Amino acid sequence: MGKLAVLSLAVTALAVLIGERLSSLRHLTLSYRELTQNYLPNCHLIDGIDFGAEDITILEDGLAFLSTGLKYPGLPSYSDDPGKIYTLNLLDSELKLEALSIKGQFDKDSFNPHGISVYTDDKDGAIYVFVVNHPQGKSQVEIFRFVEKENSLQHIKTIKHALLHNVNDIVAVGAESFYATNDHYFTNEILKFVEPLLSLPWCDVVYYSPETVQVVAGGFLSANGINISPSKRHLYVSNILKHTIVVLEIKKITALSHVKEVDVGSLCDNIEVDRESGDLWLGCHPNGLKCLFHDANDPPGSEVIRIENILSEKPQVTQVYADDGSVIMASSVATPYRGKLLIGTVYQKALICDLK
Ligand SMILES: [Ca+2]
Ligand SMILES: [Ca+2]
Repeated sequence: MGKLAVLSLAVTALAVLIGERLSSLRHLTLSYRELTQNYLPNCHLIDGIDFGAEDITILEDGLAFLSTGLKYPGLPSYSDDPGKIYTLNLLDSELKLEALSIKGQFDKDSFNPHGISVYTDDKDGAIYVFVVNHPQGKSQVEIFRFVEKENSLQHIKTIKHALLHNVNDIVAVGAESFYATNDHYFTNEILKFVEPLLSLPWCDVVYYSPETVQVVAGGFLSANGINISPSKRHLYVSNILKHTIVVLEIKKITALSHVKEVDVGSLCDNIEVDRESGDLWLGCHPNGLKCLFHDANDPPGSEVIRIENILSEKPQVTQVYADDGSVIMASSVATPYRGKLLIGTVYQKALICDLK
């Protein structure tokens, strides 16, 4: 074959490959999706949240914890101030946001909180707040003890480990143990950018305790939100770029088996679980491309999805709320409490609505 023929063959092959990858990216990000509004009654923006509340979780007594001010490579962020954890008492009609002060040896200036999880110790009622932190773009997990009378967080320890390299979310299962998701395989910024373009299913879930650290599940395109069932027998993980929620059974603390994968048709971020019904509540990105390239004239929308009876033969997947970005952009978490729904976002506002 002549040089010209080889060259034209190579160019054609490259063009086909690029075309195939672009079409795959279109599907991964659901970049063609447009939303129809599906509103809830009595929605109000939460005063004081302007730069994201990426993850939120609510205690049984109605106290919500909000992780705010995330700066995540590749995603917009609109404040240079360090991130903060806030509380919001949902039983208080005023809905007053309160910043938690942080006590102990901890660098507050580089605090960059991401996924959170709260663990209550049955023995003494102590409440531990686990926070994924990205100081200087790194990944580590902070464990704090919540001191209610001071509305403060006492820093207990920082956990760093080679397996905890791109942590997105965590679910605490003990005072010092948790499962964590990695949303990328590579740590190099260029390779991290290329990774989703190649659709490599190399992301994983890691179990951590002071005695054991190991990968317990793999095969994720990007593992994002994680949470546990009320019975503590199943883990739920959002395989965000595959638009599914993966159900894993906890056979032993480090032995998980794959049960099923439920299609949600959206890029679902964090997962909250209703402790009574066991329903999953998902804050989702209906169009991943719009979420990445935030354009005020064509804003990313928000979508909240509920999954009922996920462990049954026929889980019901329902869209509970949808907005084209005119009210709230880039929803990443939705958590119900006594007839209300609190919705947080990656880099913008937070909203509270009545469910009926
Ligand atoms: Ca979480
Ligand atoms: Ca997340």
